[in-house]
Amino acid sequence: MDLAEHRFRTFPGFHETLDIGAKLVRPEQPVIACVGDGDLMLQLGDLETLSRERLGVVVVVFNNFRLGSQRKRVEAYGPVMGVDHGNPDFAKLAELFGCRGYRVDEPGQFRDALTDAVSTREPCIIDVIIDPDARPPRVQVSREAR
Ligand SMILES: Cc1ncc(C[n+]2csc(CCOP(=O)(O)OP(=O)(O)O)c2C)c(N)n1
Ligand SMILES: [Mg+2]
Repeated sequence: MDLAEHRFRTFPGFHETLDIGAKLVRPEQPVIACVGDGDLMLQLGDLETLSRERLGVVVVVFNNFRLGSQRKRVEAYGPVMGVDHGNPDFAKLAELFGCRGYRVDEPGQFRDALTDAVSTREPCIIDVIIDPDARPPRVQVSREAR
């Protein structure tokens, strides 16, 4: 699959709406949502929709236990507050909602988790624990893919 042609970017609190729509329109295509932990926390209720409708969306959570991008701004202007937070175990939380849950602590575990999650065609959350200080690589997105 050519991700460059099929991906779209959005902002916190909106991805589930788009994922659900994408899966409803193209039920045979894998839908993989890559989100931050803060983003997921804004829309946990949508996991109930994924579960109830049995929509096989795979949600990959890049979990750094912080609002990382906002923290960078806060660090530049003064005392750091309100940007670090505890999270529940998202894999267990997924199961409480009736979804499948995976936890990835090591990079080597990710491929198997993603392969398994996509193959189940069930709603899945993959909780990927990442280095809190890691910065995402800069990605060029063409105007057509935006
Ligand atoms: C509805 C909404 N609330 C707040 C923001 C401001 N905002 C932009 S990025 C961000 C942090 C997102 O944190 P996370 O999803 O954990 O991603 P990280 O930066 O840690 O990778 C916030 C709060 C926003 N853009 N939209
Ligand atoms: Mg985060």
